[in-house]
Amino acid sequence: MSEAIVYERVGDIAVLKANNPPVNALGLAVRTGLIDGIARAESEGTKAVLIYGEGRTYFAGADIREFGKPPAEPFLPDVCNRIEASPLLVVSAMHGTALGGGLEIALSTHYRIAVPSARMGLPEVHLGLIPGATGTQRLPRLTGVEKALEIMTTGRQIGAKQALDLGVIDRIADGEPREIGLAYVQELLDAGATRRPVGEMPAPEPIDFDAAYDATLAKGRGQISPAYAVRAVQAACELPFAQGVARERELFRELMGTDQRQGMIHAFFSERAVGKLPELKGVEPRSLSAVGVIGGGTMGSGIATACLLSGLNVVLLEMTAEAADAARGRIEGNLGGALKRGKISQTRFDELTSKALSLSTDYHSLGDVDLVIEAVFEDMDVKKQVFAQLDAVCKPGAILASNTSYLDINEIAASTSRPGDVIGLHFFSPAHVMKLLEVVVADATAPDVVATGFALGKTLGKISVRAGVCDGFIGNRILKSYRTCADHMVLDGATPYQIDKALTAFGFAMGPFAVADLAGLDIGWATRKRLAPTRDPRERVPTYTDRLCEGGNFGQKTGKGYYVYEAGKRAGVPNPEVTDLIEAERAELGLTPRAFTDEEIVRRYMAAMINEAAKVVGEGIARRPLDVDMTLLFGYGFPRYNGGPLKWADMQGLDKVLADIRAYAAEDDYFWQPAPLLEKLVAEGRTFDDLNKEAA
Ligand code: T1G
Repeated sequence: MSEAIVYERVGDIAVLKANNPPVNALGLAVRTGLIDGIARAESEGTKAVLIYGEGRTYFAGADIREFGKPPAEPFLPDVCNRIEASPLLVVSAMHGTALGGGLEIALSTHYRIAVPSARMGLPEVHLGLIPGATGTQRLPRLTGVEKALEIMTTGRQIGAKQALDLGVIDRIADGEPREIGLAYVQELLDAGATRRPVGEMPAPEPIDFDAAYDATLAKGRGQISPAYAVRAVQAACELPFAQGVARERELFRELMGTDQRQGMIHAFFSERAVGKLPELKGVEPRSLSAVGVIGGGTMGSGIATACLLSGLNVVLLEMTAEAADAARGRIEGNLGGALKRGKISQTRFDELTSKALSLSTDYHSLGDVDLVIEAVFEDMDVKKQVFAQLDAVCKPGAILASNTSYLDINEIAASTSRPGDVIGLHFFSPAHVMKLLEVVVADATAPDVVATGFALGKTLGKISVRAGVCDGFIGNRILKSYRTCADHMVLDGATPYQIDKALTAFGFAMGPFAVADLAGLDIGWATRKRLAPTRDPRERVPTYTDRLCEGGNFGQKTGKGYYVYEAGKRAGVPNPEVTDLIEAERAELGLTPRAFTDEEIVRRYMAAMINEAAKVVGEGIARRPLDVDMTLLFGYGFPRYNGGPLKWADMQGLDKVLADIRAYAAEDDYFWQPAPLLEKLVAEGRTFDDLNKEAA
């Protein structure tokens, strides 16, 4: 008997306890142990079997690390069908998160009990898959098609109460899974309960599956697995159970072979690996309970909100009482959103706004905070003044962080008496919503200060990425490159609208021009003016957007930018003035516009992104390629099912990407200078993933 499943007898009941930390994933040893355990219980003449998980959870799903390798028998659907076919009464006692194959195992048992805190679901779509162990056939037999599809196509977890209401489980009881499980089995035996194979329940009522398929495909914005789930559930309605299971397997295997499955599993493991840095092994973070925030504008208020929601006390400093009041208003507005969405109660809202948050105009109120995050105007002199004050009033060991999005943290650190305590914590707006946090490590930053930056990120529920110091760190530096590539394509013949459409079809939530309108065109305008004095004359920088800004058109906030926004409408319509400005600039430059296909637009855009990303990794600004992938996924709307730009590059073939870059360099060898790291990997026949593995 494999130790992954421990077999025990309690009277007439056989107990199969999963013991495969950390999440009782259904690896080969667990699957074998379940099959052996059921057979042994039958051979020993027991009356019932109880299955539960040791540790923090019932089975949390198939072992994702096995994906992409040759599957080993017993396959999970066969394990499920073997459990259901047992002549014994088989019962699950669930706790923690019974997900994917874990819930599928539970659905193959005859009765299900759970502790109140148990959660469950079929999140396979988040891995580019669908349930592949009979879940698409059993769940709709219990909940009906609509509810089953909602659970499968969103991949969202449901709580025990909702599961009980839906008929997914039969009972909720307080206590340890083993205890409540044994009591429930005994109760069922005493009541003469019979086996209740879900697979033998009537097929669920069908819906208009073609309409559901089309709607789900459209909602997936290029991701295909949710729509596949619709077809699998359709099989549950139209085919006998065994054939439905076979159809599910076909669809599952098709998805297993897709780039989207590779991309999403890369994202799953990378978002967990990105916070694990060898340099931080054994480094204790400093204690963190009270945070100071300097500046109560959009960013400062968002950062304060994120800290408050994560249980930290916040002292927010503004220049004047009026500004402090305005900041309080922004924070209460942010928290009001959380209240409205049911994320916090009214009592919690009151606690946060009256006790946890305090506002001040006096630097001395920061004397006891553990960490201060400055979010003032993006000007080096202003920042240095703020840091000088912080240096004077903050206690020894307090960490001084800047939220700057591009200024040199080394220079800021050097202006203080404690450079080792200075770090960059670059949040993304809105700071209490966006998950990305760039932890920008300056030359003098102490290791335990870096560790504290990551600890804060974890407390705030962020995905923290370590970044080195350069203009734009990781994300904005790469953004500047692919954004410039888009501008070049406009000058050469494409329109902003065609580019946005091509990139939303690729999977971005919004194209670069719509994003610019959302962020505000004045930000890019200020950056271009800041960089103009030192710009290389070979750089191609369009001026049509400057003309647009000179007319006071900054995008959504002024109602007009690349698009015109009617009052109250988020989506804009193309701004005809922009087309005139572009044509005028092309004429001025003597450029004859040419046609671009959507495919070329995507290839060029991605080539620019990958090339700059390879430079960022090659220079050590990002520790690993996966760090860049997580930055683009969590801060820049890169489509998760492509895994991230460097995972996508690996899947395209780095030689093809490099060939594109070299071809484009023939037109513009200044912008298209191949990244040395990319050339090296291609020459050595290696991939970005190889670098990730070497760094693990
Ligand atoms: N397989 C392998 N490793 C897993 C795993 C899994 N299913 N789930 C988690 N881990 C590892 C994770 O990489 C990390 O490792 C450690 O466990 C703790 O995870 C046939 C095909 C369960 C809610 O999608 O959602 O079943 O970094 O840091 O925050 O139909 O993990 O410590 O080395 O996330 O407490 C379906 C995925 C699979 C669940 C716990 N199941 N996991 O969260 O801890 S596909 C899932 C999660 C499937 C069948 C289909 C979460 C969690 P390390 P963690 P956590």
